[in-house]
Amino acid sequence: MVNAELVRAFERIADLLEIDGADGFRINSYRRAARTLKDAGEDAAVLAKEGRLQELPGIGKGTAQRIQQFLDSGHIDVLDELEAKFPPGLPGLLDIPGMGPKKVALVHTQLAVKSLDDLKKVIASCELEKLPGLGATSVKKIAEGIAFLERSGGRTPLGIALPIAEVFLDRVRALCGVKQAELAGSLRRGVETIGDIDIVCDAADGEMVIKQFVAFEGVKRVLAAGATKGSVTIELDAEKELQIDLRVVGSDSYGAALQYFTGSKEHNVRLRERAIAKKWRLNEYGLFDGEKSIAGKREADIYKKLGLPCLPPELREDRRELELIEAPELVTVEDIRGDLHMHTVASDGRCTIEEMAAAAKERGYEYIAICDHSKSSTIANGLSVKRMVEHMEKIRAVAKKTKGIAILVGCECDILANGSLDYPDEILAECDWVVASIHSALGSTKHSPTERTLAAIENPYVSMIGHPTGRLLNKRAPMELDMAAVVEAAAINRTILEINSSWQRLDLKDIHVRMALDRGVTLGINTDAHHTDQLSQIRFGVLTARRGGATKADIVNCLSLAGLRKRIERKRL
Ligand code: DGT
Ligand code: CA
Ligand code: CA
Ligand code: ZN
Repeated sequence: MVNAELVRAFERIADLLEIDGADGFRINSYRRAARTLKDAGEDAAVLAKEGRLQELPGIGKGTAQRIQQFLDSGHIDVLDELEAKFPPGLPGLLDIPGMGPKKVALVHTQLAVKSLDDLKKVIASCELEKLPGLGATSVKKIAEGIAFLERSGGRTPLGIALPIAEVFLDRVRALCGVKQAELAGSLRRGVETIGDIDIVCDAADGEMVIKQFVAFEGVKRVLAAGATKGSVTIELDAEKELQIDLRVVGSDSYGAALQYFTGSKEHNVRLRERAIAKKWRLNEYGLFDGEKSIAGKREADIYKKLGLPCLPPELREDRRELELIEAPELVTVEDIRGDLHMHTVASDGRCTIEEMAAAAKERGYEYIAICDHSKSSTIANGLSVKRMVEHMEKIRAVAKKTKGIAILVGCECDILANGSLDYPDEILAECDWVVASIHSALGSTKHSPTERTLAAIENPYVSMIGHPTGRLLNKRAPMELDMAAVVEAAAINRTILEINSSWQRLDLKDIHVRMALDRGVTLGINTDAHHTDQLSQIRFGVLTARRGGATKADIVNCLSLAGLRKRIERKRL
């Protein structure tokens, strides 16, 4: 898809315009177009061909023309002109905390700074602090910003951040004088990676709460400690630090602050527009009619006054959630009745069938499917047909003597480079449940990942496609998969698509979930656990499903065992 390149181009234009001092409206129109393209499930090239670009929100005539120019020539005039105006290393300076576009423009024009290295030099030589409007304090802040950027490098996966955040949230809640506290920001929205952890709390004496917060065990550096906001970092590993922000407000503003700091920024902009349309004001202290607060104590009241259902945080992304008339009842961890993708010692798992079953039963599950690797996954000790036949017998035997939970015979069958499956149909037909996944030749061009996936989807014995795009967060890019085609074929063939809950994967991701649901595809939320400890990762998959708008009716493993069996049979018929 050409979308990713267009997103980069538009974001670049916006950054450069900002440094150039262009007006905010123009800058925002590019940012909005970039966001739209990022979220769009369809290829901009296809939309352009069909003359449908302007159907996307935020894509007007001018933007559509620029997209067309890019498609035709690989260039955008506006971008070329801006690029010629500034050195390539300059826009990156905007990522430094404490460096806004005005300051970037200033160091460029006054000190000929062209890159991060140049900036470090003028800090070291004290030239920077002599510039009008800067001074020692703001230079110190910029230097700290650079240091932080170099230490933190990138966003932290949800699966790392959430458990840490919960420890700090519990500690905040336990502080004397704290009436209530909640996670906010991207973490509360369940975003797959987060910039920093945000916590909002309700207490009368902010200064006292912040004082204790910055002294918590594990705090590495204190960035700010005032009466309403404390900001600290903790050490993630030798090179990386993670920031935690705590905001303290009074009870009357707690709901408003929670709403404001949960974001997203884009969602908040839309909400504020609604308030303004009613001649009200909305900020982190409340919703105001003149000087009078009309909501603020509870988050739900803000939404209610604005004529909206109380939208779950996972949906607050300005992805048309403000058009909802009712808040959807999104799927919860409690709705999950079993886990349909896990490994054992037979392939590359670390626990036995009995151990996995006992742990799943402990979680209150009604069923699991044991899905070990197939023969071509040699690195993962995949099972030959002979070993698989023995393994199936073993699973049935364990299932028979295990009370209180059903154990299905499954496998995770490789989709080979030519699109065929690693086991013959006779073996697959013997399984209760078949996951088919691509594990090798991810970038192969002879048979595209899309072709291979479509072939697997069409096999009557394939119940579900595992981790469909193959991405690893912050590590491996997704395969080039034509998601629209995959979703269409899954719908027609009644093949389930997985939301792999492993925090390194989260695959399908939120916007793909939305695409699948829009086409009526059933999804499965599973952990792909290789150890009993990993069954709890289901929560990350559930958050991802919620971000895509999934209810329990959309999820195959929210069905009863009988319902699940029927669902599998319906495809095989
Ligand atoms: P992150 O930390 O990059 O993963 O993303 P967020 O969404 O947690 O962003 P963060 O930590 O900068 O701020 C938390 C929330 O506070 C954000 O979602 C919305 C709100 N917020 C922060 N700064 C602004 C702002 O300048 N304008 C508006 N409207 N909201 C803001
Ligand atoms: Ca944040
Ligand atoms: Ca923050
Ligand atoms: Zn697996």
